[in-house]
Amino acid sequence: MPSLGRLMAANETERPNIILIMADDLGYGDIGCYGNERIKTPNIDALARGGMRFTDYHSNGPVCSPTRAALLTGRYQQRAGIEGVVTAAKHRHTGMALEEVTFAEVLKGRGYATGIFGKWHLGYSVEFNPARQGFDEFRGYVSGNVDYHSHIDQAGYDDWWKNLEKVPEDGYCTDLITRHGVDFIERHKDKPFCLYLPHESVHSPYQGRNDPPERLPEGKKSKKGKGQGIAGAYKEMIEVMDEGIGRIVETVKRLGLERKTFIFFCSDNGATKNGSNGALAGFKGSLWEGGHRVPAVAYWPGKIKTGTVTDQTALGMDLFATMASLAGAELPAGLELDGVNLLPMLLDNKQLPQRTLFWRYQKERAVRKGPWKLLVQGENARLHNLTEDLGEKKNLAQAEPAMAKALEDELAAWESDVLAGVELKA
Ligand SMILES: [Ca+2]
Repeated sequence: MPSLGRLMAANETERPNIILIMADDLGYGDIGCYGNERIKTPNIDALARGGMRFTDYHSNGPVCSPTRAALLTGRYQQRAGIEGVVTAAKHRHTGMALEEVTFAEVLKGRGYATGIFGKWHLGYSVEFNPARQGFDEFRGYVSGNVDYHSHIDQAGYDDWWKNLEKVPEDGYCTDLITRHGVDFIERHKDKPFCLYLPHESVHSPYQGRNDPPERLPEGKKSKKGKGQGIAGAYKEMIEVMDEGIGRIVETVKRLGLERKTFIFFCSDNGATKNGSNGALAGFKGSLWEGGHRVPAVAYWPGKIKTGTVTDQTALGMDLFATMASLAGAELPAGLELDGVNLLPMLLDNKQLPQRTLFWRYQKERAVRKGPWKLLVQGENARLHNLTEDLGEKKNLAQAEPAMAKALEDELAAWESDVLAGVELKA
């Protein structure tokens, strides 16, 4: 009969640490391991080389808040009423309802220490704070973006928090996120932890470490043009984030946690016109592939085979089921996730179940089934075969009417399902 000590040790190995790092507005062609030769990302590239790189990973939304609602809840964001951006001006009194179950709550229930350092963007009012959604520790901002230096949001408010209170802190946003992440890992090295690092990089305002603040107290703005310009800042912002990811990985290694820590890196939507979506059409805010097909890398030495590239389709909402499975956590009774557990593909290269996937934002809809994608734009519908036509240039709706119709029907059924009884808040 095993001793109590051995039982506890076995239990520890069943609860690996989880580090989920999400960039903001980082496009499919913005980093080295996705073909960018100008912007240097040696640390993310090393995770890809040592783990699995996804070529067909998608954010649930083509903008920030809906992607985050789906990531946090493991369900289509429409079910939480968050289909659009929770804006600084119009939506200050709304947010994701506390009744929504987050991955942080489920992992906390399984004994994990939970921390979020960076961007929340699921409600401005303190009642929607991440500290009320399962996170033990929060440092960062609740808006869509802050000045990287002054931490003032788009509406002119100070936006830097320590849990439920605004507590200012000096520093470049990306460096602060890294510093808190490293500190969290060091403090929790002896028990399972879930560290969620939603970076600001590479969202506007485009500011490097030594650029001046743009947003000043009392609604004042500094003159633009003093900084290095968008292209230079964009490159630096990604490279500073990459450097920070290197520090996170180095910390994990230094503490001997590498083989019991699952690391996942992704973006929350595609790049704007200031970045690169590689060969994809469209940008952030659209349902062309460039709006939501984004970089993603999974890393877990000894568990995920090194140097793997997968073309299986995965979404942000799959991470909830994946993390719950990693942790051996039970889901609350009655909770039905839309996302699936990715561990069979991550650990054993198994095929995920066949499924049809959906996106909906403003006047666009998209449906994905195998290589087929239906892109509905207002009254018009385009059908693409992404295996043959990743750039979505050739509309096959006329040539393949049966496929177009089948996907349209699935879309109608999905919409009536996810919108049933829902009041969209944003
Ligand atoms: Ca974003």
